[in-house]
Amino acid sequence: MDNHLRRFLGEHFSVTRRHFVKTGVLSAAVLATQEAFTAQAEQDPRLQQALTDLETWLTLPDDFRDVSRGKPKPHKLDDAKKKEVGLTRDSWKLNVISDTENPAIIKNPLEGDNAFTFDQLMELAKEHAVRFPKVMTCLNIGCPLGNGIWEGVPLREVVWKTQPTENLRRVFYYGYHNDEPKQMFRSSLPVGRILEDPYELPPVILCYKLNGQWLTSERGGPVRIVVPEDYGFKSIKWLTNLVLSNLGTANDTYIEQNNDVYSPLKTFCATLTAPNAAKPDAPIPVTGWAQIGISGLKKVQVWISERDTPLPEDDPNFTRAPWQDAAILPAPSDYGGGYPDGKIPSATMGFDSHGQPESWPLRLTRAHWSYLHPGLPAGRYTLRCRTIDNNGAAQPMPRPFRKSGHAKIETIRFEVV
Ligand SMILES: Nc1nc2c(c(=O)[nH]1)N[C@H]1C(S)=C(S)[C@@H](COP(=O)(O)O)O[C@H]1N2
Ligand SMILES: [Mo]
Repeated sequence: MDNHLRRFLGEHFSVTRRHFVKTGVLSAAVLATQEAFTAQAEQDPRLQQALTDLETWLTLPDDFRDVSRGKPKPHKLDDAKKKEVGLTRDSWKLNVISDTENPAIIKNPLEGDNAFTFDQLMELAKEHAVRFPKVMTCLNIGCPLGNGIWEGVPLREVVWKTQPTENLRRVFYYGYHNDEPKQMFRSSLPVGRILEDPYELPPVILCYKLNGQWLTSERGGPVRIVVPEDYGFKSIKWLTNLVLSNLGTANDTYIEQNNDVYSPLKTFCATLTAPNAAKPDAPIPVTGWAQIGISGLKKVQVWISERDTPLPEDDPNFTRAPWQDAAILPAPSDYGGGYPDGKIPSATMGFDSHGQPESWPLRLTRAHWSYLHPGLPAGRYTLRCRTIDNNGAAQPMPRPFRKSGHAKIETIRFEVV
């Protein structure tokens, strides 16, 4: 075993395990699969290699996948133009006004000379800044765009500055869109979600840092909204306008094209290392990631079936198949993401004062998993993986519809020859 992996599996693993056992935050199920994982990794050099090569838990800001819209994309504007339109920290201004069509009653709209500035945001940050990990995922793409630690000021602090008194039910918001109404990409939230954080969720924030670095223009800087529990379309980039409204329903741009905009992150998984060909009776290493949605992650499972044997027609989600548990990887010693030594900074939600996670795997982030199949005779096979959430729902349940976020069971075909 190489040094990196020995460190990863050995020292740190036992440290985190001791910590978890002591504090009682690691479930027996996760512990058992982690034991299995160590045993597997020690057995198989190819699995060891795959684990050594895995992406880090946090994604470098520049390595996030970008699905920005706009002609031109706002982050491609030159520096002078960015300054002119308020897309730099020293020129940024946020207007917070009442909706002319469905007015909310506010005493102090923030606009014109009274618009909210980056300096004022930093002033609020001194007292109110929070940071939390979150996986950014597009509702319409199967794969997370990246996992990061997002830092910002709770949006409610700015809403309260307008002194609202009545008729405030919804807040909608949008960013710089080349001054072309057709290019506007708008999202919205019920005001209650902004004012209060239910179910132990982090707050909705005005985000200005990712992994401890100023939010880049490509990631939506200088300031974007980040909604912890939702898909990417709620996290508006290049934020310029907040509108306080008495509207009673969602008016997100994304509600067009059949998207379900009332759908928090789902739990689901996919492979990173999967077989395309294997030798008879040789171990088959598999690794992958799992997105941990609103209902958490209890298990990742793998099932390999013979391709020429027909599957029962009355079980489309393969609930009766002989699924085997994979190992969910323990918290790493190096979280990556560009932090010095890969350490989690103090006062990050979900982590304790030593930078250790308070539970594992963490909800609304991405975890990794591994599996080692002992070997198969020659033949044609299909590998599938699925998650089981903390309510016991197996993928693609409990919300199987495509337009509320991807959760389809991944299917990989391979041959043993
Ligand atoms: N202003 C603006 N914000 C936006 C979008 C956009 O087109 N314009 N796209 C949204 C969508 S659909 C997604 S999935 C996320 C992607 O975030 P990322 O580019 O930082 O990965 O940004 C969201 N915020
Ligand atoms: Mo998206």
